[in-house]
Amino acid sequence: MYAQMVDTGVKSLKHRSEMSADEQAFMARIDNESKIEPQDWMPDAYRKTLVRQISQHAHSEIIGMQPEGNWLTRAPTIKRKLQLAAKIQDECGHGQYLYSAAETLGVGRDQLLDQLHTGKAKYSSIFNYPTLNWADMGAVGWLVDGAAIVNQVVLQRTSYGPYSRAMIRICKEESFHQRQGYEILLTMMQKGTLAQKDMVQDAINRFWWPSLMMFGPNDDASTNSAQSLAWKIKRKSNDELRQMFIDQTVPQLEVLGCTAPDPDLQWNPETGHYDFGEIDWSEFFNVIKGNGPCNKQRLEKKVKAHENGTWVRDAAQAYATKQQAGAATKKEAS
Ligand code: BYC
Repeated sequence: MYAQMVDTGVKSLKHRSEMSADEQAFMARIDNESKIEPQDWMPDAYRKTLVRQISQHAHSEIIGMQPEGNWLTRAPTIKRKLQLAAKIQDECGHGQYLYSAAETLGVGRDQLLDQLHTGKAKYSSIFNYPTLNWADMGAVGWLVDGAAIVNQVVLQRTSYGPYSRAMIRICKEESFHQRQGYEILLTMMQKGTLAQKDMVQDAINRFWWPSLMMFGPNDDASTNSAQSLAWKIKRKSNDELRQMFIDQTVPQLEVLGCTAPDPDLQWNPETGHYDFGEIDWSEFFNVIKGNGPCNKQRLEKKVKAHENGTWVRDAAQAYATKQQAGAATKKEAS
């Protein structure tokens, strides 16, 4: 019935009767579940919202390599090291698909990276927490990738074609990541020493609440949701997805023999869902403002890596220029 909002100049959902003919035709396609493709007409605010969300998503995948990269040289066995290296490479690949999807909307990768490096663009709050012990690699895979899957499975049905298609492969890979994380924790709980079991519980205690925050603020505080749901960019609300994640994760927590750091977490037979305690939203907003435990370190490392890669970009550019010149000479000669 309605569309338009986002901090893109449009402050409230527009009624169909207020829409231009182009907007009405666009909404009819959304209603019919037909995908919007790069060459199609789309409202400016729809394009802007997608660039914001897809680029934030890409930045999260790229920054998200750091907390795990921290453990590559300290993985306990060669197999664990190989699995972790493969997972981190997958995350890098996800970042690349997502930047490519954002580029189809007419924005350059340099521009997006500049927004990240200057602190203008956000990335997921979760990656501003430190990874302190080996069990954190299990907790990141199980809880962080687990939360990401819940969010991303529904994004496979997002209305923008290139974003939706990128999600299909990403979800398959995230599913492997979630299982490798859970398997790390299960091994530590079933075969580990008391100290290793304590590490698992400690990792869960630290990652539980930040993982729940990954879904964003409660629906009543989610500034973008109403519009993004109307445009079918988002298919479920932040609170719906958070609840789905909790409902599927608590039984897995019980199999591990661990607990969540939430005294209010309990099964509610009337609703058929788990009830859970209040999230500390002041912590969440503090982290997304740039004041989390690792924000500064994450960004500095990213900027330094980008600067160190200048020669690679220069070499690729010089090669491309040479190829183009060669192709032009051949064309002239023929
Ligand atoms: N962190 O109106 P709302 C991964 C911001 S990485 C930071 O509800 P929206 C992985 C939000 O941007 C997975 N900021 O926003 C990689 C907005 O601010 P702006 C990453 C957050 O967009 C390596 C404001 O709060 N996944 O899988 O409708 C290793 C109000 O929020 C967060 C994605 O990015 C947050 N957690 O909904 C392991 C999924 N939450 O932009 C794993 C794609 C909210 O207006 N993104 N904000 O200034 C989405 O689905 C949506 O963007 C969100 C937020 C559900 C995250």
